[in-house]
Amino acid sequence: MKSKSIDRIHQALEGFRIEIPSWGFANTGTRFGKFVQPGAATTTEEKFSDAGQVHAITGICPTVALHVLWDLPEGLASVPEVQGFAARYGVRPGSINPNLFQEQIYKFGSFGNPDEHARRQAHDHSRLSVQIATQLASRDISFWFADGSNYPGTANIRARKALFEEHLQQLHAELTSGQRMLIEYKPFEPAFYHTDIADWGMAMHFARAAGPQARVLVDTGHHYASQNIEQIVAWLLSENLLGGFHFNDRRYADDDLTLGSIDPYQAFRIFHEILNYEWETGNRADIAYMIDQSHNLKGKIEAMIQTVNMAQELFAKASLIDNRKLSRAQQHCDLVTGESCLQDAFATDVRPAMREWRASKGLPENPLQAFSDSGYLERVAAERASRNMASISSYA
Ligand SMILES: [Mn+2]
Repeated sequence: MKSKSIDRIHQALEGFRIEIPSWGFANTGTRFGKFVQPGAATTTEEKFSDAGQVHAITGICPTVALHVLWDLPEGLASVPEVQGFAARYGVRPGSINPNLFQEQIYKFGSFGNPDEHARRQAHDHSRLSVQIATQLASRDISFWFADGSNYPGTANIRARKALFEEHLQQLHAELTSGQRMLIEYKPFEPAFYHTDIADWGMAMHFARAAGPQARVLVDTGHHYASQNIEQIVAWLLSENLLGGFHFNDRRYADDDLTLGSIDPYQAFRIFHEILNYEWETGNRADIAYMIDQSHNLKGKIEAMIQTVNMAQELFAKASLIDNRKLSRAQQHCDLVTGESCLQDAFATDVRPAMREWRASKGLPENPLQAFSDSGYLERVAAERASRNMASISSYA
């Protein structure tokens, strides 16, 4: 590989950070059941410990996304404890994720619920989440809504849209000047007929309605099969409304698989749109890269390291695209040259340059091997096994 390419990869890696989710370390399952792992995290402290382990080995995951209900069960009173964990395990609190879907009162929705009490509870919880973010010095409050309906005729779609506009506007007014509201969309599940924020157009509309600090969050698993996600990314970039990503991979629906396990070219094309935008405009895209995945079968920490590695690798590959050559090819409708710019970069083995970069940072060259050699998993599995086995439950 030419030294210019190596430099370019190293430069790309310098700026690439990705946030890991606390919930990615706990036992999760499908609606049919949960296969409990003896080493899974059972407390917030254990999630911080695992996240700290991933950061120590990869060096690029300094923040952990927190879930208000699961990680801060006492609300603001949980903040000092979380700050203590952050200091002890060397990872800072990242995005704050309110929970507006789990409690019984949300059966028919949160902000879209016709019942005023449910809406008020959703609003109060969201306000609390903003306050928690402020105390933890977290910039992003990340909203995903399960709101929707299962059968035609059962919900007033326009009335619910108006309720969302009203509540998001009110919440936006609670943000401090540096904070951002991220609005995530998803086409279906848990709702199977209509979902109140079903696609990027709806999320973009709500972001605009909410105010200037609102942005759209793209979860790569939240699209219909074959949808062109990089085009959505390009449009959101050009509208200055792309706030962040939840990375994961999928084959059928929102499968939450490790990134690149099914279609690495997809994530590569997304990174290309971002890097191409930066090259063309000279602006740095202010985007929060985050992981949102759940591993029913794979080991939690290994799966997280796999995704971090893959994100880093695909970002490095995308950084090799010759944007000047690509731009010329596009201008002259030179299709094969244009396409080859992407294909050649994608086909390049960037792993030797990644290993070199890691070594220069004092990081293990092979993170998965380093994790395996550390004995961490065996140690925590022995400590946590009895608590995990006690939590085995069935679906029905
Ligand atoms: Mn997500």
